[in-house]
Amino acid sequence: MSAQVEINFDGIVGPSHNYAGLSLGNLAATAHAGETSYPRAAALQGLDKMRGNMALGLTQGFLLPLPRPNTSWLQALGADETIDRRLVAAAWSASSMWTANAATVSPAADTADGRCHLTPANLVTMPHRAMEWPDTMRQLFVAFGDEQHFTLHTPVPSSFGDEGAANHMRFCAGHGSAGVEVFVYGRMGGPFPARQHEQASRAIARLHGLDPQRTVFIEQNPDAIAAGAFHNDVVAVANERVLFTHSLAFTDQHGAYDAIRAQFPELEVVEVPASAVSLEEAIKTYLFNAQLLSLPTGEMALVVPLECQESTAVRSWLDEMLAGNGPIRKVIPVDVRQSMANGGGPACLRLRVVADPATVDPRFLLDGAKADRMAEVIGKVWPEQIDTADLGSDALAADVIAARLALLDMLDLSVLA
Ligand code: SUG
Repeated sequence: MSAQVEINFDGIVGPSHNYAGLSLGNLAATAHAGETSYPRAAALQGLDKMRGNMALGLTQGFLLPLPRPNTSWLQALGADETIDRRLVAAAWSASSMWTANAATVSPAADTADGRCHLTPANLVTMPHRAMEWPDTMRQLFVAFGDEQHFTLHTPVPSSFGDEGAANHMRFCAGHGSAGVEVFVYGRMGGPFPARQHEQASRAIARLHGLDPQRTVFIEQNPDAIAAGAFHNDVVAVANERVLFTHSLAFTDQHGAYDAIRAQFPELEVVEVPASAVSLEEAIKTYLFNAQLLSLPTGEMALVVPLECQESTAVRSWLDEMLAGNGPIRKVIPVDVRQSMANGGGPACLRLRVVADPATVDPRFLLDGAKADRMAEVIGKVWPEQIDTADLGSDALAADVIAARLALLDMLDLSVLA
């Protein structure tokens, strides 16, 4: 019998991490455009988050930064470092750190052929992200290359935007049992792009061989997108039987609960009303971009960004929740400020895969000793800081490339160089 567990694959923050303000509709990213970034501190913050989750007794994996700067992308556009600052910044973006956008994952228990299916996200809406998938796919092939247990698809055609697991939720009695998969899509027409297209979600559900009786499609509230929820995981998160959501996450909030309940009657909704925490405050603090985790004790914990502690409204709502008798029994604040300033909270930084860890390439699994070795390499070779004016510099490019290669080498993953 295989032991199907949830494994969180966190993205290691890449050595070119910077604030270029590339994502329209992502309010944190545009607000911090042009600021100095701290890639070394950023990667160590991410590593600390992973260590914290391992200390809770959870299985942890990671995905590597992609090769940057992407000079072949610039060349294909006939551009070089002197042309257009936004193109240069795009080629340098470390955005693959947000692995919730790497792929959509359907665990083996949900699929017709009993394999875990993964579809890399095409990320077509944002140019700096649309270039991620070929390298992401290469990496997923190595990590999940065991064809007896995993099926890796190509991204859905670029006609329909897909942003991966950030717009996907799964309800189940336990991670290893059959689940109900929920796809959340947006509709165009607001001030900001709706990045997840309904047709992309429907295609993935079909290609993964999901049972239509156990699949739900829900529209994201356009007001949430307009308020800065560029992915559904900025306003809602699910784990096992629990949906933790803002009251304005979906176009038809109660219709959404009913649709999920029709297929998953055990659903337990923990709703935060707008009267307690406004959409704006939820998006500023990333209360819902939390990791909702099942602990080995059977309790659920919510790993939230430190920013939640700094908001009176959010803090008092969380205190009240803990004082009550709800399913979420613990709140764990973590410092991922470097990622947060680009609009990525604890949940953006991880891709959830339900699988037997023995079927995953062990080079992508983390333990304490490996985390120490990674911290040592990152502490030595990751750039300490990057000003956006530095992007395009040959010297920095050489440092960024060498830093990534040093980490790959240490992890015995130079095959991905
Ligand atoms: O796609 N930020 C990312 C943040 C992704 C967060 N992921 C989830 N919600 N799952 C994005 O907007 C900013 C890069 C810059 O502006 O330099 C950026 O790409």
